[in-house]
Amino acid sequence: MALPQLLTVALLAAPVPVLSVDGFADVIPAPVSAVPSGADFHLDRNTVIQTRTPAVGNQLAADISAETGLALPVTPSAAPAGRKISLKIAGGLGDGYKLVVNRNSVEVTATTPAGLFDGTQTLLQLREGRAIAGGTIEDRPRFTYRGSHLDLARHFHTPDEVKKYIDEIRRLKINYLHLHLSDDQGWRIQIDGWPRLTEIGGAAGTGVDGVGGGFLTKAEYADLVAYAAARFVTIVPEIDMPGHVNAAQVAYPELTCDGVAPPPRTDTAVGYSSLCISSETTYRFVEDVIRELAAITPGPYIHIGGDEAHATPPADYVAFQNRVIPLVAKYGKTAYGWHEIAQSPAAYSSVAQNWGMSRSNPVLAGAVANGMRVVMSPANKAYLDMKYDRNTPLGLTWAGLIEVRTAYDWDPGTHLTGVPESAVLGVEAALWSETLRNIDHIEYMAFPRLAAIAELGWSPASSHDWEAFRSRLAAYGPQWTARGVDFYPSPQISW
Ligand code: IFG
Repeated sequence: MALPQLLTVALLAAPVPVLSVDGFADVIPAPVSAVPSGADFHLDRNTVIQTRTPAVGNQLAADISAETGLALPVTPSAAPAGRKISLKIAGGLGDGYKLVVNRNSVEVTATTPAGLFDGTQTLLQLREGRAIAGGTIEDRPRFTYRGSHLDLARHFHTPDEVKKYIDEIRRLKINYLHLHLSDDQGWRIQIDGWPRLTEIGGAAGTGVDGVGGGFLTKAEYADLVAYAAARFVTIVPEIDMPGHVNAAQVAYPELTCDGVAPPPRTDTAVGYSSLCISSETTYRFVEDVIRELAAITPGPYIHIGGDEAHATPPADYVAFQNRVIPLVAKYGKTAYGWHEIAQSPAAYSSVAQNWGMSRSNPVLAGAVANGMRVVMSPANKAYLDMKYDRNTPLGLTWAGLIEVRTAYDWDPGTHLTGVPESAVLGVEAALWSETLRNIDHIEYMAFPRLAAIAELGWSPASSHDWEAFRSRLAAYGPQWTARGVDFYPSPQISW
């Protein structure tokens, strides 16, 4: 056999490199089960995405095109014998999915489109170049609510910045994005019935230190809601009240009890403002805002804030919540509020966002005993505006320093005494923007700690293991680099 033929035979027979078996197990959040096979699938220009769920197929095709340059067709019909990625809906998988990758095909099966989308996020993490690591993954979320939060009030983040953030959080199977849209400094969402809220409260200069003004028009909000929904992320809008309302009262003095507009505030103090609890104007305002927000929010939740109402007498606070929480239900939504709303019996049918640093909250436990459910956001674990360490240039320190391991080493299912796992909807990482001015600041503070919170929200408690997580995180770092994400290279991780 002539040399060239011999060489050809040798090249054709050369074993195609098998992705590291570890690579198969590097998925974040950790799947319920992952069994590598070594039979990797190789994407090529003949690969077809076959699905009757185009919302998922088209997003996967867009991601594969962006990451490999391959433009894979998406078709509902049975693809030719060629190599295909099939995305199928079938019963019995709950909120989860099953992923099988072998040499000739990739198959993702789920019972819901969101589950199918989650399976494709895992698929994308198994890709190295044009190879997808071979094996079988069976997976499902521990909690249904895996949230992240952005504070557009202290510093307005533009729609493009929010979209870039959504691009990253959905890869970690985060499925809710809570937007903090009003506070003492500024008002960030157009409300037709009260135009001065944004004309004045959303003007330039209405952010902390006079930086970061701006607001979302209803059209921009609707566009963000649609962008998020295409990535199976649900937007949760927050209007904080009865405290944190100085911007609204600057715009509408009739929202104060004395009718005198307070001065605009660009400092970072909290707890000094309160709606006028005894005035009917207050409840007309609140109902108008809730009605307009509910009409443009497809998601189930309207967040009504409720934190740090230090300028509202306790009895007035309870009276306010007893009148306002039912308004959320009137417009077809479920009320969601910081854990202080648990003081009000009307809150028992709503969701409390626990931001306390204690392991017990008797008032909340009492409300949970009456049916209230909880999202865990303990400030000393999940507030990603806290510095990593003393040298972190951005962020605050009041809840303590939070390095990656601090964000990872806790359990939302057992965090609060008297709050059983069955009452816990999930977790949410908060990212307040007193010190964050742009998407780079957001990414630097959110990543890698959000990956830890995402794993606590998705993965089984039994798979909680810091050494395994930090190893998977090190393997994930290059994905953030490839996508231009300005993450913090924590010294706790061997990047
Ligand atoms: N607490 C305030 C936020 C923000 C935060 C900064 C809550 C619920 C401190 N309320 O967290 O408005 O100022 O870390």
